Amino acid sequence: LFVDRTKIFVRGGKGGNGCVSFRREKFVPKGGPDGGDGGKGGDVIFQVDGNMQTLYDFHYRFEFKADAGRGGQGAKKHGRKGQDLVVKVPPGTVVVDLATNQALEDLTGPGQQFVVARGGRGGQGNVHFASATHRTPRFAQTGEPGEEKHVLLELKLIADVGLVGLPNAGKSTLLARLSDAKPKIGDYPFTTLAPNLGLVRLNETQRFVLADIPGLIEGAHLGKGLGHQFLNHILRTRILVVLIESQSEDPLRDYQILSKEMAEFSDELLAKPRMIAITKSDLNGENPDIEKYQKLFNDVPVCLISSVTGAGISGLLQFIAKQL
Ligand SMILES: Nc1nc2c(ncn2[C@@H]2O[C@H](COP(=O)(O)OP(=O)(O)OP(=O)(O)O)[C@@H](O)[C@H]2O)c(=O)[nH]1
Ligand SMILES: [Mg+2]
Repeated sequence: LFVDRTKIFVRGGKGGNGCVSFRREKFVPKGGPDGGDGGKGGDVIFQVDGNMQTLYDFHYRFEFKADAGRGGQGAKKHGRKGQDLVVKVPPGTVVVDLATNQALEDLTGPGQQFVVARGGRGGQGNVHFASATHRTPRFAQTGEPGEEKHVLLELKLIADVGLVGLPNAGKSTLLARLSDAKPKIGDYPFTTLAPNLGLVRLNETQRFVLADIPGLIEGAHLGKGLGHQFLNHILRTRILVVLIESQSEDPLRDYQILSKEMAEFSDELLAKPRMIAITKSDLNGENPDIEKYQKLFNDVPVCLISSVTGAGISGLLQFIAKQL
């Protein structure tokens, strides 16, 4: 499980001002006050959108302000209410008020709404302030400001696709190529010490969350290397991509080591659809032999990729898109 977080600022619309106005009619020399009330400011409302999976959109926009209410007018006319600002959030978003550190709401079901910042009340027009002793009130209330909050949105993300491989196989490099994540990459084993997560855009509407975990080695289930506790992070993915270096002396053996470690961890991992990606194909001479690999792994689909040149990456994405 990964947590995506982002801080945003929300503000309800200001209430419209009350109006100062006096009735003017022909043949009525001194009309009474008739200034109407200002409209209420719009609310900022979070609404769960079942099609959203991440808080990605909030990385580009972090201020959300609803419309102000309009001012009141003469002839006791009320000002128009400010429009509410409906902000879509993915299911599973928890809203935390940063001023108090209190969770305000847990947004789960599609369609669920939560008013996070109320608009201010509209001010009363001068029509309300006439009295027997004060018949010409030349004042009205100003509208109240809307509520303001700095809030933290927190989403517990479940990766859709997990990358598994021996140390140095090129997992983090692939994640960096496909998403805007910036994992540490190095030409030595165990560069990655904790899982990384990235959002991959397949097209305008389709996205998925990709998880890169530390490399596995033989005996990981006995605690060797970084151990296999990180497999937990891909237990709920839908697809696994097993990365094997094209430079490997024995790709089949690498694959068997990885399969065994996954099996030791959980049958669930074994049951997931998987694909093998032979990595660093650019180091493999002119014409890397995909047939050879496909024969080696018989019924598991294989692709040959290079995260450096981009070769084979679109085929890999097509496979993932189909499975998702
Ligand atoms: N030429 C070439 N080098 C690559 C490619 N992919 C990764 N590398 C290199 O291989 C090395 C290891 O890459 P990483 O992405 O850190 O490998 P990893 O699987 O994340 O390794 P660990 O986190 O240690 O398990 C780095 O030096 C990368 O630059 C590739 O497609 N072509
Ligand atoms: Mg890595």
